[in-house]
This record gives sequence, structure tokens and C-alpha cells, in this order.
Amino acid sequence: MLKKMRKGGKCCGSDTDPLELHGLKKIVLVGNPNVGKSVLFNRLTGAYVTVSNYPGTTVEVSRGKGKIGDKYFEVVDTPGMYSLLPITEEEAVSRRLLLNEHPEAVVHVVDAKNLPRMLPLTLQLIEAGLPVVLVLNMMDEAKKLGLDVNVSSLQKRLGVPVVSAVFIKGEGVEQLKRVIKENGKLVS
Ligand SMILES: Nc1nc2c(ncn2[C@@H]2O[C@H](COP(=O)(O)OP(=O)(O)OP(=O)(O)O)[C@@H](O)[C@H]2O)c(=O)[nH]1
Ligand SMILES: [Mg+2]
Repeated sequence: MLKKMRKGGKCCGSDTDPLELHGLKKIVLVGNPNVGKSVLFNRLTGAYVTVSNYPGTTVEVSRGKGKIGDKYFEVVDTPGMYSLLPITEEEAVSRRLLLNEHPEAVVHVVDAKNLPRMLPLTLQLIEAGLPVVLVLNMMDEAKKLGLDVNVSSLQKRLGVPVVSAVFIKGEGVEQLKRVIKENGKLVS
């Protein structure tokens, strides 16, 4: 089932299709549950999004259209996942999305307060050859706890771009867009 929604819940019912996603390159947002993926999705996409069941499943996936520079992208908000080796139906859907939809960028959103728990998935994504950008979200809370994350050292050690963010305040969104634009397809 496909629902085209105007953000805020009302169905758009429009003749022209502001959500033409066909042929656009994809940016896929992944990460553990509750790390801020959907907050980022809302900041990257315009007024219209589609929410549909992933084929053959009851898992809902949101898709919207975002713009970086003068280029439009399809942005995909995936269900929370802990590992690329799926246990839940949600994780299986996220894995299939990542491996089958050939994203231009895979934005791994993590909670900066819990890096040791979050980074194993980053490594799995990198090992799978995906074009990963790591986003350390919730830096506001990490700072309150006195945690100091060395972004450039992490970036060097992982070999992928790392961006710090506070998405509820919009911080980090422009830098993330810049990184995606500059890196093009992020795989070598
Ligand atoms: N303090 C703080 N809270 C944030 C930040 N980003 C998101 N949140 C909050 O974290 C909660 C989870 O955000 P979501 O965007 O729903 O998380 P999600 O990753 O989409 O979660 P799932 O859909 O369950 O996988 C919400 O209450 C947000 O308001 C941030 O940078 N700082
Ligand atoms: Mg979400």
C-alpha cells in the first residue's frame, strides 16, 4: 500500500506530482532505533513524502525528495537496525534496501553518547562496500555528559567522512549535504 502524504498528515491529492522520484539517485538513512534518522529525513525532504510497505512485508518505509546544490535526490528513511545480519523483519528490510537500491550515499546516523555500541554497524556498512557517511548526532547530549569525540581522528581511522550534528536544532545538516555533494559516490 502506498500513501502519498503531505507532512502533517493530510494526503496531497495533487494532479502534478511533486514527488516524482523515478531516476533520482538515492540517499539512504540508516542506524539504530531512536538516533534521529527521521528528524534528519524531515530536514532533508520537502513537503511531500510517500510512506509505503516494503514489498512483501508489513514494514513501512518513507521516501521523499531532497535537494543538494542544484541536484535532486530521493531520500529513504529506513527502519532502525542493529546489524546488517538481520534478526527482525525491520532489519531485513533495511538490509535489502541498502544492498538492492544502490545508494549514492548511506548516511549512518549514530547517537554520539553511545559510540562503542554504534560503531560495529558502521564497520559492517563499510565492509559491505557501501558509500558511508557517519553522522554523530545528539552532540548536545554528549557534550552535557562531558564526552569529547575526536571527529578527525575517527574519520582518519574509519576512512569515511564523519559529521557531528544536533539534528533537532538543524546543526550539521548543511555540512552533511556538503560532504555528500563533494564526495559524489562515496566508494572508491
Ligand atoms: N537531544 C537531542 N535529541 C534528538 C536529536 N535528534 C533527534 N532527537 C530526538 O530523538 C528522538 C528520536 O528521533 P527519531 O528521528 O524519531 O529517531 P529514529 O532514528 O527515526 O528512530 P526509529 O524510527 O525508531 O528508528 C526524538 O525524540 C528526537 O526529538 C539531537 O540531536 N539531540
Ligand atoms: Mg524513524
